[in-house]
Amino acid sequence: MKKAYLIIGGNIGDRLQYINAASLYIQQHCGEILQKSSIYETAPWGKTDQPSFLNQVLKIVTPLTPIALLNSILKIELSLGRQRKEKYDARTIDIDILYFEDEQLNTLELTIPHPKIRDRRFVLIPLAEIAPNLIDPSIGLSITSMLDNCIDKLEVTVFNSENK
Ligand code: PH2
Ligand code: MG
Ligand code: MG
Repeated sequence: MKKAYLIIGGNIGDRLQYINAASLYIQQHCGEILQKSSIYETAPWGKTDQPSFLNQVLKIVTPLTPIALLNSILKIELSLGRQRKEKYDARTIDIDILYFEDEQLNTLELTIPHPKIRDRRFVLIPLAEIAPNLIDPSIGLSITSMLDNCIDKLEVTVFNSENK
């Protein structure tokens, strides 16, 4: 069994319902959820002329390999109406693998750790809530220090901390 951190989020339709459905499917198909961050409302990063997102970070324990986990995630995204047109487009749900144990993987399909963690407050803030001392194996810095050094200042506020 391996531990992994995922971020889930979306900005179309009933955002909270998609977040909760994604959590349920992850629990059913990917592995047990050990910890959840609060749900955050986050300003759109990368392509700013779109609705704000809800995002949440999950810590899971999984029997799957990274690629099998990715394939399971892609199926969940499809079943929750995810469509892929352009990069950074609005979406019902996106599920990304942030970390998978201490593994570093760089293939066409999948890069682990997720390469943009340090550039994104919408990832670092929920991650710092549940794993402040986790060390990123690719750069050797903790989540807290990446957050301290992060130049992204887009808004990230707690949306619903009861929903854990
Ligand atoms: N995901 C992106 C691009 N921009 N911005 C926010 N706030 N939340 C996201 O989940 C997000 C984003 C690419 O996957
Ligand atoms: Mg993403
Ligand atoms: Mg994705």
